[in-house]
Amino acid sequence: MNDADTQQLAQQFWQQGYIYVANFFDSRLMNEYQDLILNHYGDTPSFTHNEEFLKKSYTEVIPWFPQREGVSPFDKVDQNNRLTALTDAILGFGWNNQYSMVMLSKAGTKGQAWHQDCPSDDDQQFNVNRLIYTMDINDNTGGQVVVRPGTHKLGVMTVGDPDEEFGDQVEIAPNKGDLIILHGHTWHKIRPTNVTRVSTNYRVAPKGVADDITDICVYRNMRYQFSTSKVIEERG
Ligand SMILES: O=C(O)CCC(=O)C(=O)O
Ligand SMILES: [Fe+2]
Repeated sequence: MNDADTQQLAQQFWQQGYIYVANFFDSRLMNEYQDLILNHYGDTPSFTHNEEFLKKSYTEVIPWFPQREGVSPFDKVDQNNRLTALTDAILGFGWNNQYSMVMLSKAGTKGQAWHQDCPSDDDQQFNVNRLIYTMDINDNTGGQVVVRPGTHKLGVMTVGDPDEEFGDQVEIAPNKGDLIILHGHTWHKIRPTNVTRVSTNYRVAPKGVADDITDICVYRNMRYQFSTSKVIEERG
């Protein structure tokens, strides 16, 4: 990837609210991550979210924060020069690293309903997801990523069916080693899973954005606060 490609991807990010780059990471590194991830969860991962959240958000995801536990191979993506260059091109040089988070969805679960990762009332206050895929996602596995291009420019998502299908949505089926960078205000959802699905998110934000901005997530039927496990606003 040369400088012109990087600039073009950054432009595309601001137009569409996301970019998808195939074959960004070395497959050996992805295999190392996948092994560490599956080892961590073991055979019977359990949910940490409460029933009300699961029911209303359709979101059955089990998080893990490997760098907080000192699992040092996860530092390698943070130190990847091409990823840093791309992040610089998107956000300018003033951005902060937030954390890395692995998300696991068990086979036969609902994935995630449409959401914005953080409050979307102020267009200056947002996170950016740098999503790394350590396994292939396709029609057989389920768990495809669905986005609505341009919705990062439209403020708070409309109230409606949490899982609605839209004519302008785009479905992405990332393979091992692919990268998706997603603006936190871009509407996104995850399809139901047929197999255990994992993704790893290296979250960043522009300077001046609070580190806990993603504590509150916006769904079409509610706003939810993770730290208190509470629905803080019913919508619709
Ligand atoms: O697992 C994914 O592909 C994306 C998950 C997601 O919604 C996020 O990281 O904010
Ligand atoms: Fe999200």
